Amino acid sequence: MFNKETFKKSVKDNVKTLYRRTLEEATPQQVFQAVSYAVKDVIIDDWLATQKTYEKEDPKTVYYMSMEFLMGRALGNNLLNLMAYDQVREALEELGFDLNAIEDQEPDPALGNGGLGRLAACFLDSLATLGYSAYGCGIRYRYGMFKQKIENGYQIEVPDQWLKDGYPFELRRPEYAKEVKFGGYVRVEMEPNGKMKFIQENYQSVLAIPFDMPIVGYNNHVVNTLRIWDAEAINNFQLDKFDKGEYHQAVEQENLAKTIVEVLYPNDNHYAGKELRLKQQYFFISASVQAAIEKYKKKHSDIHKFYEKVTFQLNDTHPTVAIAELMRILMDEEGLEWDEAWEVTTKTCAYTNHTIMAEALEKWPIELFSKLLPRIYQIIEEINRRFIMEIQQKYPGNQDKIKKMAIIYDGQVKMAHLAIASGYSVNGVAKLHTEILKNQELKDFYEMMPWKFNNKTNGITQRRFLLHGNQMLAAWVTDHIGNEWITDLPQISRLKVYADDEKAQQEFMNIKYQNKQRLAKYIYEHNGIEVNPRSIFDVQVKRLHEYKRQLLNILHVMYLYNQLKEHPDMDFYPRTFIFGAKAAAGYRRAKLTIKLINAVADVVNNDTSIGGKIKVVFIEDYRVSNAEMIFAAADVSEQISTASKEASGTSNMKFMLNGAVTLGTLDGANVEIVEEVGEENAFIFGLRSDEVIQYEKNGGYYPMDIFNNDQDIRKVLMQLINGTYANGDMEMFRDIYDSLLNTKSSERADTYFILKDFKPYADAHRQVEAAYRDEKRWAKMAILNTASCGKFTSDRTIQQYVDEIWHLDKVQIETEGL
Ligand code: GL4
Repeated sequence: MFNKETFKKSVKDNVKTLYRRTLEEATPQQVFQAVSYAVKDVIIDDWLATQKTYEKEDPKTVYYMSMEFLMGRALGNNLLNLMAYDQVREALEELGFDLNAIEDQEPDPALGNGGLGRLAACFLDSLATLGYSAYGCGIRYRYGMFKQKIENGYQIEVPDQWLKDGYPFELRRPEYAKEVKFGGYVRVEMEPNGKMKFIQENYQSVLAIPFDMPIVGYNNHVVNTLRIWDAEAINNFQLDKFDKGEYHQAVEQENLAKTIVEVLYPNDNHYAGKELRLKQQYFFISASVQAAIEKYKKKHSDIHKFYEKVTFQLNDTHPTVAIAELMRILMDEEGLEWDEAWEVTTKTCAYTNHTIMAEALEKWPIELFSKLLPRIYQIIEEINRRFIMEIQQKYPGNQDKIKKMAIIYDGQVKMAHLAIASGYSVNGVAKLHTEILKNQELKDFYEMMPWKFNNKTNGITQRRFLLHGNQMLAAWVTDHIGNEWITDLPQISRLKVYADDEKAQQEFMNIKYQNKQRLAKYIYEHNGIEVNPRSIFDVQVKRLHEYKRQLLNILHVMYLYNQLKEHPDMDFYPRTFIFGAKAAAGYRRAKLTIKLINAVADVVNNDTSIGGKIKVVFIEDYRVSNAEMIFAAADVSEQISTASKEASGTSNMKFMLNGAVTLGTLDGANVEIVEEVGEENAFIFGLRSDEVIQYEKNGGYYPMDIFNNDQDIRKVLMQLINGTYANGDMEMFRDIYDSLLNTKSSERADTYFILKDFKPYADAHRQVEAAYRDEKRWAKMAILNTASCGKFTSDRTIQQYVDEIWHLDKVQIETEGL
């Protein structure tokens, strides 16, 4: 149980033992560390109790395998979930500290790129809160997602040294270290009983050391574990290796250990095909699968029933080697026959697809794959051989089916095909996305094994994105409907009765205003730009990607600016366009788009003739911690991806929860958001997914027609190549211009239908403006958005995974006697 006085003493003691300082002498970072260790102390009791309960009750456990966990800061969230936030704030006040300032000392653990990694983090929060036994399994990257600096309008990547001061919430567990082997060759031996034995030889190996982070459930004493693996060399320079002339190998193993967990690949929705990436994948998967089997065997003697107690959820194809690794261990180490191992594996592994973007699909060259993972490759070959036989049986003589569905084809190992052929469940992440998978991208697989396919619409945790991120609104909601929404978000619909209530409207919009002031202050401090909190805060924050169409947004700003310049007296409601986005380090066009946004910002923000009616802000280093503040302050949520491209989106849900109104295409989960909130409470525009897909089948469309016939669009595009936003440099943005109209390269012109959707988008913006001018209408829409987001809690998503895929047992933690 939490006790304020004990806590204060613990903080003081920690500063002393950690830094040999008194609290008065400690730096803010040291205070943060001391406070966090004190909080960890409180967590540890529940952590122990949870593990004890699991041992006793032996519930089925999900291992959520993911290359990414975008956790965000832990301190504040842990305190809220422990129900100790207010007491700790008071305790710290009594010691002379401000909890918010201490929270700001925590580095954002950013072991993920964007939506996919943040989804994994929300899922862990929900699993603990719902009381399910779960491990997150991932990699302890020494450098997470890079920090973004903007210099002269350009993105600069700075290494994210999140571990430099030590991370107080992690626990090193060397006693659970595992060896992971790479390369070499497979020797086959015949055993006396006639069985073949496969032995990997002449390999290099590393030691995987787990670091555990507590995942605190909300007010239920459950503490699950995020286990991320670090790598160490297995034999630090042994002298005898020198003597035997194996110096080289010893150094190589040392290097392998160093490089393998060095850095997160900063690509979202993009496959780069790097060998080191495959090493990372096998590294954490082999360690995690070994650990899962070891844990199972402690309590159970029959490995044939592994799947009754364990399930692996593969977060996209990145962890798909788990399938072959499980087969390998079951056969080569546990002595199972192929068919027995296959039965266990196919009942254990399930796969989530997170994208249909062709460029994101993982296809490893056989060469690379078989050299790095010789035994794993053999096993995949055999899975492929048997799978092709199955296809032939079902579709005799149909070569086309084999070509489209084989796991190994054209010199490549196709990870999605492996995951589908070997998993017991394949799910998409929003209704529309799952339908597209079934009817287009994975049609052949769906026809062959329809029972595997299912939808699990994504969700987000209201505990981080409302309770923590928007404490004023959270308190207001609780005042009106009680606090059940914290663990039962659909309850929030009880706010609907306040949608027309003038007092409630005023309070709601007043909270929004205060959150806008908070963001305005942040923007002023970080960007030096003054923004008007009375203006419409129109926000697009997400990874920078062409399909997400930040370009459409900024081109529209250019258009609005032109309008305002041409008609200085036009009726114009002040607007602040806020962007936040990291571009993959090697994604040139995305980086140029950032430059364009900043270039437009420079011109527009400094043009006194428009009287500050348009402001453009690019928030540097968009990440979980500033996201929480940004969502709270948004009026308009820009969700404008080319229809069919965004599998789900999750920022759309975070905005909605915070009372922002969606301006978007019918893509991903936007479709379901509109279903929940009603068309009249969102602004929907543009091509539908089936129209986009139809155009794509026909080879695209002719943006030049639009360019030639629409003077407004023409003017905006010309400004890309006449130096308007580049101090006269006509070349700076030519690549963007070319991408829209292109005539030059083999690339289709305007792949993402920006010009096609431009005018409908501008119309939608006009409707937004009109709606915002009507204060009551807007307040009603905003309240209804918050009130209608019940479906989008990750608690609902996780409960569906549990009911329809994993079948876990719910657990209650006994804290008696602790
Ligand atoms: C993503 C999708 O792009 C995004 O729409 C989705 O919300 C997210 C979680 O399911 O997964 N897929 C990849 S790859 N990165 C993502 O963020």
